[in-house]
Amino acid sequence: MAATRTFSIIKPDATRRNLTGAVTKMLEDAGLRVVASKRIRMTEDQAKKFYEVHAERPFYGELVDFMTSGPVVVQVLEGEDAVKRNRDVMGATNPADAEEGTIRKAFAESIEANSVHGSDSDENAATEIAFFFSDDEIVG
Ligand code: RTP
Ligand code: MG
Repeated sequence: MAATRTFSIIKPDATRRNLTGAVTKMLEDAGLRVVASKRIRMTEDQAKKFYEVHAERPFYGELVDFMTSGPVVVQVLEGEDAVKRNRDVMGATNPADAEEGTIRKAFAESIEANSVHGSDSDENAATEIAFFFSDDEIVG
């Protein structure tokens, strides 16, 4: 199977605890390659737009506050079946349900402060990558 790409965010709870390297190592150990990466402080407008699909959910406001509360590291990951491979190593949204060996089991603090984001489909991956990166910032 050919390599595909997905989009990842190392969230503020993880950057705050200096876990950028530890999270990235778990992604790499899962067979994913970081082909673009930058540390940014998301603006409120960016966070609102990025999480627009959750706009009607009760946790939307808090989620936007959380995602803008500190630096994040946005990354493009490449690998075989990248979307699924990344979702598998991330683990369940709620760390209480996450399996041993996953990033959220190892590091997440709560269902909200759960250390990582990963695209949930190839289509959303393409949209999310284009939201944060220009083509010349991605080096495969
Ligand atoms: P993500 O989008 O971050 O990769 O995570 P996910 O697919 O596992 O979770 P999703 O349902 O898309 O929710 C997006 C993010 O919103 C926060 N959340 N908070 N308080 C809550 O009940 C709640 N539920 C979700 C989490 O940060 C989750 O990753
Ligand atoms: Mg999601």
